[in-house]
Amino acid sequence: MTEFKGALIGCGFFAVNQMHGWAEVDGAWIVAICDRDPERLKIVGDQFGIERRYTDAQEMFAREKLDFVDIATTAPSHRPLVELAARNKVPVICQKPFAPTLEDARQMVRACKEAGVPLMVHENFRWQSAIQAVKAVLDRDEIGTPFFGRISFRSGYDVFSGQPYLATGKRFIIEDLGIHILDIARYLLGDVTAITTRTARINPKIAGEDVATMLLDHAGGATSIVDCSYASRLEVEPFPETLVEIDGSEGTIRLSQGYHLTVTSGGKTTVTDVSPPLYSWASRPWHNIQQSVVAIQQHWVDCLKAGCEPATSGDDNLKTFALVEAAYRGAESHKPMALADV
Ligand code: NAD
Ligand code: 89V
Repeated sequence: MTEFKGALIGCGFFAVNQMHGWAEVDGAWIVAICDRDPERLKIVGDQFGIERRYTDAQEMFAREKLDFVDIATTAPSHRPLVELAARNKVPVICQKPFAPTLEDARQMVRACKEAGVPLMVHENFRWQSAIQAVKAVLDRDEIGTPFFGRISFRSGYDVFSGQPYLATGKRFIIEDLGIHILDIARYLLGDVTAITTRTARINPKIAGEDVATMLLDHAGGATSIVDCSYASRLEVEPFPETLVEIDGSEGTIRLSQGYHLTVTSGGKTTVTDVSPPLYSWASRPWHNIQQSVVAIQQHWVDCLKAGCEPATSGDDNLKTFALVEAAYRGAESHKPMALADV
């Protein structure tokens, strides 16, 4: 069986999930890791038994023979690292948010195309078991043509303790979390032609917005609401569940808290438990995200093997990224934004 040899760059908070994910998937293994912080390099290298360790990505590319590289650093380093991978002709996965700006993102996609290397953005939320279950209902045409959707992520979870940098940027919830929820909206209801956005900052201790409400016009005719909040104190904390409501011409889908999927179609209602599996290394409530990491990384390996384009390719992610940019511009101007103008 083919075994692709990969390297991981960025051994921080989230990379640990990606390393567990690589141990879980068939057909790939991590032979080297890189972090400019020697302490993180040691922690992750020791935890996963990786001997080949680098503090400099350029040196790693020079010394290792790699079939792919997985970039798990934060956005400011993504462009130089993706372009470095492209120059070395190594297929590349890059974490979200793909880049600091839409222009950077476009240049990164171009660099990979010109070098002829596959590129996937690690946009994992659509790979969650519950979201895949909703998509399967739509694909089986159980509710007819969707005309309304609500994709919702409302929480009071303290994300800042694990990811302190999230409290410091001028942009927060749309760029970091909304990007996933907008991607799910595109995945379920198709591409978007226009977006209207309102934002608010409720937590005075952070720099960016922590509430966003977005109204989307989908090219296929559906309208959806994408709403995100890290300022919602609920009786039972739902982090990190995305809730979904879709109404179609022949029925409805409701994905509610606790991973309950309710489908009403043809006069019948079925309720299914679509909870993610709990891997031995996973921990609640993150197991939902952790399962999606395994799924997207397996998808990458399957695509490398088959020579096909990953679902969240660079080109695909540019459309989600453009939605983020349009949302911020629309929130600032208080005007609806056509995606064609972004
Ligand atoms: P982090 O700051 O904890 O880790 C980043 C690591 O990258 C650090 O150890 C840093 O030293 C290293 N690094 C930075 N630039 C480097 C370079 N040029 N060369 C080598 N090493 C470098 O960040 P994190 O919280 O792990 O987030 C990483 C990325 O993962 C972010 O883009 C974040 O948005 C994303 N993320 C995704 C999810 C998800 O579910 N998809 C969840 C959390 C974080
Ligand atoms: O997915 C992310 O990037 C994370 C979290 C789910 C906590 O928002 O920042």
